[in-house]
Amino acid sequence: MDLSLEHEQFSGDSVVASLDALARFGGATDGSVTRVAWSGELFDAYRWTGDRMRELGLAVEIDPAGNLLGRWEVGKGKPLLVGSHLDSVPSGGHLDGVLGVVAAVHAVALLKERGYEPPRPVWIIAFMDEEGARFDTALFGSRAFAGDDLSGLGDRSDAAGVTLREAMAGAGYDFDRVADAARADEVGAYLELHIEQGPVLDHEHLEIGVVTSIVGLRGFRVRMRGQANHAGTTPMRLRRDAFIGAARVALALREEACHRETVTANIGKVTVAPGGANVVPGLADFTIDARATTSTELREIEEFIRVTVARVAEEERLDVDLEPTFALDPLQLAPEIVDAVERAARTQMAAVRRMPSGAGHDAQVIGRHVPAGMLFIPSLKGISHSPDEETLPQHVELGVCVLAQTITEMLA
Ligand code: HGY
Ligand code: MN
Ligand code: MN
Repeated sequence: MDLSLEHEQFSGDSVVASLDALARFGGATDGSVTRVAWSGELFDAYRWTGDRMRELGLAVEIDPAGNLLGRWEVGKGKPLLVGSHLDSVPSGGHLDGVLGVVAAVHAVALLKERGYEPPRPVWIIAFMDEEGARFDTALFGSRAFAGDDLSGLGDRSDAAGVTLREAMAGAGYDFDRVADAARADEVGAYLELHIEQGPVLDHEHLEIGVVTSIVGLRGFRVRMRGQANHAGTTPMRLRRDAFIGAARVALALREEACHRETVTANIGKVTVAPGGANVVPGLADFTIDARATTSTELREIEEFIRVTVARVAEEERLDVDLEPTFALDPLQLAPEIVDAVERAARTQMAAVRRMPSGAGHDAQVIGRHVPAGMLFIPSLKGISHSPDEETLPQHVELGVCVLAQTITEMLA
């Protein structure tokens, strides 16, 4: 089906209205959205999205890992899965993840309005806890859907001391049933639209990014223990200041990553205890996020982290625990879907380029099991994970048209 005139006929107003409606769930007056995993705000967003799916005649369910699924059961064979996530980082924007789910709903609505009959089923999915912001459990829903063993994660706790198992029980889910969500074998392919979250498309005045690969990630939690002591009476050279350990690790990571073109690394969360202005910190509890586009560089930065954390701890006379929390290798997206997305973008007369993704996505989990593809629309000034995250309405509109066109290309 050629939707090539669609871009002129299709108005993105309803898509923007859907994005605005969802931004209310967990939205604050500064424009930020906080909708972390298993929260009431996230399930409010699920209810709203589930209602839109039902209006389209989809069969709606939430699986045992908390993934929201809307099934358009037509045709024969393995479904094309299209989606993203509805959870956010703390004080995040209103597009990261949400756009991919909303665009899938509106693309299906557009295809239905135009009388398109897919030869295979099309399923829409909102994966649970893509961000991992609350429990350091990034890509939880897609990993469960893919059948990864997540049984070791139940006792991870959030900042309030609530474990994942307890949070799931509070929302009516059973952590011991997460493995029942595994069903990647049932689907034929996966497609995800996302905002770029970086500056390339905006800077180059392009409209669509055809994603060719997704960065690899390593996550760690580090606990450094020294000696809490008096800030005035403890001589500088005798201190065992745990925060100094964290700070030295942060600076070493920055320096190492700056020397390598395709590596990033930073500390994202830090808790210092006991937390008095006049107390030398006895404990620093922090996270490390490190990424690289090649497996070799990822292994090297991982080794650098292990060596550096141990060296700094020894030099500062700190006890240390380094706990890996997350590991996902880089992924090349399926060449036939990369081609399909590019063809669809050109059919829609979009200014387009191929590009890698520096952000992690559910596609890199599902893409290890079935062919997966992604497309980006621009992020204004490249800002994301921030209330300032924004995209022009005409790019949202074009994104939905290219997504719908890609669905028809992939099912042709
Ligand atoms: O962290 C990431 O790259 C993604 O936004 N979850
Ligand atoms: Mn994100
Ligand atoms: Mn995202």
